[in-house]
Amino acid sequence: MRILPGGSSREGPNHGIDPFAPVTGVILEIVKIFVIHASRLLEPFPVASRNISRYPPRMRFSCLSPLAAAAAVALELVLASVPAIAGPKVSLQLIADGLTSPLAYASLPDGRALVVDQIGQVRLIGSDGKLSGVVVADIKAKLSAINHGAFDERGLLCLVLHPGFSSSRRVVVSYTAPLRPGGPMGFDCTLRVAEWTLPAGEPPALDTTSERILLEIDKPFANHNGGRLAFGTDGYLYVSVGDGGNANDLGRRPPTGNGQNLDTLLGKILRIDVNSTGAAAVPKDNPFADGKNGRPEIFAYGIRNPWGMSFDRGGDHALYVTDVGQTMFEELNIIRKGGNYGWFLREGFIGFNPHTPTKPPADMPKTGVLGEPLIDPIAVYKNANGFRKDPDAYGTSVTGGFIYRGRDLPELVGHYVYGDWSRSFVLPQGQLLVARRPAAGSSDPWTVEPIELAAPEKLGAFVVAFGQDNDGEMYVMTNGSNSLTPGKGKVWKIRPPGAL
Ligand SMILES: [Ca+2]
Repeated sequence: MRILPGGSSREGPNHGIDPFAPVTGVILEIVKIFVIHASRLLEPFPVASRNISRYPPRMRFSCLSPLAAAAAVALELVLASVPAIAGPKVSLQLIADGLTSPLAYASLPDGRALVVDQIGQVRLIGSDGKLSGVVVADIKAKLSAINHGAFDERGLLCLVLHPGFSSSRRVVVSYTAPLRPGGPMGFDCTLRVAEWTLPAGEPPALDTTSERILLEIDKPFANHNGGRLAFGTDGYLYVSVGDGGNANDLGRRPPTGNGQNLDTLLGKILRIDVNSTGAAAVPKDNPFADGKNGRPEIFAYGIRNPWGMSFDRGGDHALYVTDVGQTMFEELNIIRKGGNYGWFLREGFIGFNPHTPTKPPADMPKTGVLGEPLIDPIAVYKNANGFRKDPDAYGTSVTGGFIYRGRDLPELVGHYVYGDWSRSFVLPQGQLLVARRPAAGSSDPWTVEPIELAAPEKLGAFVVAFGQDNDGEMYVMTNGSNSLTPGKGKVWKIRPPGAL
């Protein structure tokens, strides 16, 4: 849901299910390594994928001598002669169906959960773990126009509970509203971040009529909304905002693009204080809090379409943001205060030229508008639009998840569980993924690999969002179609392979 029509890839099966016996698997691995290395030698820039663990991103294979390349292939063959370890496997337990496009899951303190449906409804998952008939909110009348029955990225996008929800009963939501009065001529809509309350009482019903508007951002185009929300351990609200839409960060914006323009909130990660009244306040230690060099709400920038933003609930509580790529690479980033994450000067680990999006510039930009260094993602995988025949191109649009901190899936604890929307724009070829954290003290990079399914055998859906409950267990939300079509949306709990 975060790519433009026309950027579609119609070929290639969903990658991730390996039906072969271990011996056959080893032979296939050897063949694949030959193919990968042959293609790398021909590429003008470094590739990055799950194999990147052995090759740092700055290494340029085109610069390797044929002898060194042959030695690298030989080393791979030795490594490959060890039987391949199968990727992690999970089962998916169907929790809810009958939705359209579920985009957010918020666990209530009593164990029930709210599920956001993009078409403008908040639904309830009951204490029995099943979707109830209760409609907790219906804000269709507040939304911008959305294309029912067709592809659309607009609508009700996210909902999170305020950290003090148990007493304040406050929630924060994001949605696309009609372009506000005075919005720039020709713009599409206004991204709104607002606060509602959930008064005590049964059945639960959000009070959406007395909403408090925290922040509004005018959007030049209908896509790249971001709109993901997360509260940090600092009590502040973080908001992810896309670059405004269209493609290549061009059109209806300054020639600098929005990601690298500090005078706009588009293409940014924002941090705001919602613990006051009225519009949100700016934390005093925001990097541009004085407004001299940029908008005070900006926490980090150089972002394209951050469809995924979450804090690690354990460990160092780092902020993880996935950034949907243009054509070549899908990113996972750890966001730091004041960081410039490169868009549109870079895509993944490579340089980017918005006027020649599939041809990286000869000299990769290394600094941003203030002379600051550009920060690399921690992991990427190839986009199937840019690498059409590559089995390591897991999809076309990254869907962010969470660092897994539950109990059900010990193999995934401490790693980032997420997915890709679909390998094809038309066919439902979503994929679950894990980005593995390197061992403590190691300088190895993170690695990306598919998560295989024990049940159902095949996902057969577009992966639109992830959720996490009070126990740290995770949920994946899917849409059986690339359109907003009633009945195609489902919520699944991610369970151990033998659980079903
Ligand atoms: Ca980036």
